[in-house]
Amino acid sequence: FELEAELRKALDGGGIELAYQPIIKLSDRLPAGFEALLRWEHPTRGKIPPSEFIPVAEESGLIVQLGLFAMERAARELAGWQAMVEGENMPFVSINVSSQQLLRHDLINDVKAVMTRTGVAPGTLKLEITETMVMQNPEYASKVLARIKEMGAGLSLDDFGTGYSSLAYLERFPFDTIKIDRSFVHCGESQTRPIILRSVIALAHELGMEVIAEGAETESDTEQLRQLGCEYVQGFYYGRPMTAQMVQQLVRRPV
Ligand code: G
Ligand code: G
Ligand code: MN
Ligand code: NA
Repeated sequence: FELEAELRKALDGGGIELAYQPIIKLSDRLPAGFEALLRWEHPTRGKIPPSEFIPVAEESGLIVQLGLFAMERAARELAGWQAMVEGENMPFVSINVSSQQLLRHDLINDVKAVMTRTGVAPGTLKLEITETMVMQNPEYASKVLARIKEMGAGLSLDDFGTGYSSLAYLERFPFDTIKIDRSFVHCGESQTRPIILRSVIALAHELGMEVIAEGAETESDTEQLRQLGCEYVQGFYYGRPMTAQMVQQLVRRPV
C-alpha cells in the first residue's frame, strides 16, 4: 500500500472531502463559523486519519495541491451558505494552511483567486496559521500575511499555548484571532490555568483580537471559558466535525 500514490489518485479521482466543525459564539450559542478539516475515505481501507496522510502529503509536496483543493472547496461551500442567510449573520470558515503553502508557494495569489472565484463575503474566509510555520521564516511570513490580510482574508493563530507562544507573534503578525490549543483549555482542578487563560484572553482582546478556545468537551469547560471572558468555543461539547450538508441545515435553521 503506497500512501503517496493513493493520495495522488484520490486527489484526482475523489475520496477527499471536507468536514466542518462548528465554532460557537457563547453569547447566543449559535455557530458563528466552522473550521474546515480534510477527510479521506479510501475505497478499500476506509477512513484514513489526517494524522496519517497530512505528514505524507507534506513530505511529498502534495500538501500544496491538497491545501488548494481544501481552500477552494471550503470557500465555494461557504459562499453557498452565505447566500441563505441575512447579512449580519454571515458565517465564516477557517481553513488550515501548511508551511509549504505559506513559505514555498504563491499563497497570496491562491487566496485572491479563490476569493474572487467564489465570491465569499469580505473577512469570512480565514486562514489558520501556526507559530511553527511563521517561525521558519518570520521575515517573509510577515510580508505574505500582511498582504493576505489587506486582501480581506482573516488570520487565526492556531494551536496557541503550545510551543513557545512568544508574545512577539501577537505584535509582529496581523492575526485577528487566536485559537487556544485544546491541551490548554481544560482547567480541571488547576489553580493556575484559569489565571493564565483569563490573562491571555484579556490580552488578546485588548490587542483587538478575538479568542476561540479549542477542545471544549463538557458543559463545565464551556461555562468556565465563558467566565474567563472567552467568546468563542470549538469542541466536541457543541459539535464534532460534520458534513457540508449538515452545516447547511444548521445555517438555515439555527438550533
Ligand atoms: O480533524 P482532525 O483532528 O483529525 O485533524 C487533525 C489535524 O489535521 C488538524 O489539526 C490539522 O492540523 C490537520 N489538517 C486538517 N485539515 C487540513 C488541511 O486542509 N490542511 C492542512 N495543512 N492540515 C489540515
Ligand atoms: O490542529 P487543529 O487545531 O487544526 O486541530 C483541530 C482538531 O481538533 C480537529 O482534528 C478536531 O477533530 C479536534 N478536536 C476538535 N474539538 C475537539 C475536542 O473537543 N476534543 C478533542 N479531543 N479533539 C477535538
Ligand atoms: Mn486548526
Ligand atoms: Na489547534
